[in-house]
Amino acid sequence: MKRALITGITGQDGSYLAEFLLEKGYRVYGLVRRSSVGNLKRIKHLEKDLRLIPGDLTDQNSLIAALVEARPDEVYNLAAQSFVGVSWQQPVLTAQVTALGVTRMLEAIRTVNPRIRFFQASSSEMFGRVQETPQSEKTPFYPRSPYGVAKVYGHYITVNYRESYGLFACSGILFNHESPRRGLEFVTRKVSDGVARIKLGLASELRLGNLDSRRDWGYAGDYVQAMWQMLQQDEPDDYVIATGETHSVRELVEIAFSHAGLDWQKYVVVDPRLYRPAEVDLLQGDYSKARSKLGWEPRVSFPELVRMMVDADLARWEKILRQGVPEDTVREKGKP
Ligand code: NDP
Ligand code: GDR
Repeated sequence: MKRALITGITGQDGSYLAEFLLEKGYRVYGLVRRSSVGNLKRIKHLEKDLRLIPGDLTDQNSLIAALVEARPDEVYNLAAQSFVGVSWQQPVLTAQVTALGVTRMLEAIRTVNPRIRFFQASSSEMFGRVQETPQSEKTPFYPRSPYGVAKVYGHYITVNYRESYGLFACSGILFNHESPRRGLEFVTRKVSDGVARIKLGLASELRLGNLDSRRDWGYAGDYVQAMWQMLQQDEPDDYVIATGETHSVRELVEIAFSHAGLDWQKYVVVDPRLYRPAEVDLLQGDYSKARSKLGWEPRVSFPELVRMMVDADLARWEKILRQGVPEDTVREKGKP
């Protein structure tokens, strides 16, 4: 039985990857940080099958202890301060977790067992102010946020440990990927949740920032499969994982509202306070290397993804309303 350790198992991708690896017959360990309010919601349905180890990417010894306990064949490093917006407010924390956390895990692997295969979740945010379109593994980086800068560090330290120590270390340059399990602060989920609340009479408007920025949005369930495939190759390498399509936030909004039978122009308020200090205007990935070397293809189209998310949030809010809901959950939320 193969063994895997997932950092960030309580996040969107961690929960899908855990399901995927369990189905493949892996023994799955997850690194979780202690939370006073509970952070296991996304993996509650897997509770009996997972082995959770307390730890934190900022605590070197906890990573070594996790590797000693889990004895993994593969480590998937999905943990990060992953919200771009907050990275301007917490730039040092973002660097500690999203950048230096990668080195801490690589050092732990080198210390405990250098034969462990390692996956790093790198990001299309590294391309930032894009130097060419579409972006491939060869496109130069120009990050535009403290998060993007931290991810560039994480990417290069992964490449460097591969080249310096011969570790089987891969970096997946992941473009945006979403699902009904996406955090509510990210724009796709903010929109699907907002549409559901407006449709059910729980909100009267949705405040958004830049509607013109364009992203290459795929489905998270497809992307975790690519992570696993990278670690099954004969040689470690880096791969762009994307859909090859680009859509604006405005298109996202149009599809989401019209799926619920609503005219978005009546509800969406553009709020300049939600604009970012520096924006990434356009992302569109070229995943031809992943297609030819891994045989990987995205399976869920953009409109299908948006509709899936709106349907899930409508069902979620209908259930909350049926079961009775505390007043503060229903009230309009402010700025993210
Ligand atoms: P989420 O924000 O949903 O999950 C982040 C995870 O990291 C959570 O489990 C969180 O734990 C954990 N975490 C945060 N800080 C620490 C820490 N100090 N020590 C240990 N764990 C920590 O992210 P996603 O699932 O969307 O993304 C997974 C990875 O992929 C991230 O690295 C992200 O940057 C990267 N990525 C994601 C993309 C996307 O579109 N989703 C695209 C490109 C890259 P807790 O639950 O306790 O908060
Ligand atoms: P991103 O995702 O920054 O691409 O990072 P996000 O969904 O936060 O923003 C996408 C685009 O939408 C614009 N936008 C808004 N964004 C948010 N969050 N809230 C709003 O109200 C809003 N209005 C407009 C943003 O300006 C931006 O242009 C995600 C994360 O998952 C990262 O961890 C990951 O590395 C990258 O994707 C690839």
